[in-house]
Order: sequence, then C-alpha cells, then structure tokens
Amino acid sequence: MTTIFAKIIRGEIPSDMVYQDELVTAFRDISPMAPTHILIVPNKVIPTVNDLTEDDELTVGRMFTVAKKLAEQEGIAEDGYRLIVNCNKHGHQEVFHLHMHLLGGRPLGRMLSKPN
Ligand code: DGP
Repeated sequence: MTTIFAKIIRGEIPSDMVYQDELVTAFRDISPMAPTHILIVPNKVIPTVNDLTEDDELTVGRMFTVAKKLAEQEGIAEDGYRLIVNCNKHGHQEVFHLHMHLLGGRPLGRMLSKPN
C-alpha cells in the first residue's frame, strides 16, 4: 500500500523534511494552520489509529518523543503547543497514513469549537 506520505518518506515527492529516523519522518504541512505545523508520520503505512497493534507501540512512542524534540527545536516548547491525531470521517482525517500534527507558535484557542 502506498500513500502521498509514503512517497514523501521515500523522497519521491518533495517536502520540507525536518526529521527522519528508522521509525518516523517529520515534514512541514503543505497548508499550515499555525506558524509551526509539522506532521510526524510512521515510515510504515498504518492507515488510522484503528489499525494500530501492540507491535506499533515503539513507533507511536517515537512519534511523541520526536514531537517533543521538534517543539524544542522550533522554540515553542515553553509557550506550548498542540498534538492532534485525526481518525476517519468524524475526526476529519484526509490522508489515510497515520500522522500526528504538531501545531504551535501562536495561542491555539480552545481544543474544539462547540456545536451550534
Ligand atoms: P488530516 O486531516 O489529519 O488527514 O491532515 C492531513 C494533512 O496533510 C493536511 O493538514 C494537509 C497535509 N498534506 C496533504 N497532502 C500533503 C502533501 O503532499 N505534503 C505535505 N507536506 N502535506 C500534505
């Protein structure tokens, strides 16, 4: 299975990549919602959170420690930031390759707007 993010990870399409190791890759979102908006993605295609297994626990842990390091690198750790993982239709997931959004660099407001 391949995805647009798998092509970015393999270097087949360009991206502003900020980190890569044997488990995860991080690159800037093409349509940033905040001064810092980075996607942290497993190198292996896992479509959604629903597809995670215990075998993926090291990878998921690495996504968090890389988020922490990138937040420090971006200078947003002290003021704070938000980590988001969307899942399926109600979560408004658009790319079916698990990814964590790292957002910061401005006050982000409340987590969700209330329904009308
Ligand atoms: P989500 O709704 O959680 O599935 O977010 C998908 C994000 O992926 C969205 O913020 C835009 C970003 N994105 C989609 N295609 C590309 C791409 O080709 N390159 C980069 N850098 N980001 C992309």
